[in-house]
Amino acid sequence: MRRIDVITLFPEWVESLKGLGVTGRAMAQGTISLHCWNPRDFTEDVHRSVDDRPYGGGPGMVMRPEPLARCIEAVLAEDIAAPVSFLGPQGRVLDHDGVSELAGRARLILLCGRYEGVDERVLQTLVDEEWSIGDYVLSGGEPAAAVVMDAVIRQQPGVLGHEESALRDSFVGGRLDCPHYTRPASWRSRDVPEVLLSGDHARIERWRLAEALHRTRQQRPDLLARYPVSEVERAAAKKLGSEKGAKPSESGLK
Ligand code: 4HQ
Repeated sequence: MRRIDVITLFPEWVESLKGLGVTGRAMAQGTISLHCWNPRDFTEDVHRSVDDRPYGGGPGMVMRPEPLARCIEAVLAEDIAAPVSFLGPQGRVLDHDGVSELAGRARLILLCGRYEGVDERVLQTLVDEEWSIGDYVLSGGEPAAAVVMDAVIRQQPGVLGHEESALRDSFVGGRLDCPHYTRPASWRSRDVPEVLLSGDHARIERWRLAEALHRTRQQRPDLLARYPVSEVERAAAKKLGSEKGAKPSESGLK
């Protein structure tokens, strides 16, 4: 992907990603360009109003169709064609597969709603798909767009450093991560697993794979059903099990 367009009433919110961390680095190095569009800039009235009261009554406001439609049309008139993706709780729930799918596109167009939502006719005529980041309610689509952007950007080639390669990342897809340790080797009478100090990289890789599998089995058996155990994992777990003193780690938390 080389371009992300975000339609939002709070461009400052989304643009804050430009200066920070992995997303900031990707944008600074020009791997990905971010363009924010504000429907308020497409209003025609003096008050520049973007919302209105819901037909049928009730609390909250609804985003007006015309400024939003004009905004979306302006986005679509630029650069290459891409689906318009609305962020909302009725959408396809985002997971590793969804992120890979989105990451493979040349361009993302993310539409963030505020208030109670957007006029249904805009969704029917100008929106291609809806994505949700989970079963809970946000007060706007911006945090959801930030989640999508972060997950997608870190999959782009050349965005992550050496030590955190995208290859390793996709390898871990469908599995919980293995445990991590740094110095000191012994801390409050708890020792770093011996294998990590061994310098035997093949053995370390097997251990990490087996630990990730073990953790997934313990904490998220649902993931095992969706992403079946690979031959490499099976072999790693088996080999580790046969090495003396190689019992799997206890689970992470207190
Ligand atoms: N909202 N995943 C309602 C979400 C949401 C979610 C965004 C609240 C859209 C109008 N978005 N607005 N969950 O709850 O993506």
